[in-house]
Amino acid sequence: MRKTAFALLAGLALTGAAQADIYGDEIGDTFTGAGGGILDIVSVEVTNDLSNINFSLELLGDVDATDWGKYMIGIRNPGVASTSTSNGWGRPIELTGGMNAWIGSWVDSGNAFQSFSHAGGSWVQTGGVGTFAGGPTLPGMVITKSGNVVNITAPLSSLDIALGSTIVFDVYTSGGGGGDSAIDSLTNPGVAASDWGTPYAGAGSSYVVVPTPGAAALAGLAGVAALGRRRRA
Ligand SMILES: [Ca+2]
Ligand SMILES: [Ca+2]
Repeated sequence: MRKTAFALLAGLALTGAAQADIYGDEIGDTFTGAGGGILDIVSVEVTNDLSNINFSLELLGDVDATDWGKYMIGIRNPGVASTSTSNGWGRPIELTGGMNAWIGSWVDSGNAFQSFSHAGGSWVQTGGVGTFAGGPTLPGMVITKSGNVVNITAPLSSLDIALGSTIVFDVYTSGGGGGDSAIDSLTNPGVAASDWGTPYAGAGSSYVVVPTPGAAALAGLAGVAALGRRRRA
C-alpha cells in the first residue's frame, strides 16, 4: 500500500511542474525577412502550474539586437461560451473556431504585455505589465527577453483558463502597425500572411492544462497516504 503511494507521488513529481509541451515551427516561413528573424518562430514551450501559464517563444532572430517585434497569443477556452473571430488588439488575425482570450506583447520600450478576455461578449483588458501596458498588473505577470527567447507568464485567471481543460491556442508574430497581421503562426508551417495587412486565419493547436482532474484526484490520494505516514510516525 505504501509502495503504491510512493509510486503515485513519484509519478506526480514527474508530470507536475516539470511537464513541458514543445511545439515546433518551420524556419523561413515568413513573407518578409524584416527584423532579421525576430518574426520567425522556431518553437514555443508551454507549461503551467496551479496559478500561471508560461509561454517561452524561441525565435530565429535576436530580440536584444532587434526589439520591435510584437508577440501575440490567441486562446480558445472550452468553458467560455463567448468567442470572437477577432482578437484583443483588433488585428486581422483569427483563430478558426474563435478565440476568447488574448495576450499582446512587445519587447521594445521595455518589455510589456496585456491580457484580454472575451468572456463577457466583448474584448476587455484583464491585466498588463510593463511600460504603456496599462493594468492592473496581476501577481505572476512577467515578460522577459534574452537572445532568441521571449518568455511570457500570465495568471490563468486573467485568461479564463481552468485547470484540467484543453485549450486551443496559437502564437503569432507581427509588426508595430495597428493593422499588421500574423507574419508567422506557430501552428502553420507555411507562410501565414503574404503581406503586412493580409488577414490571417488558422486552426491552432491544443494544450492540456495540468493537473487534469484525474491527476488532481491522485494528488489527493497521495496526500492522504502521506498524512497517514506522518500520523504513524
Ligand atoms: Ca517560423
Ligand atoms: Ca509558422
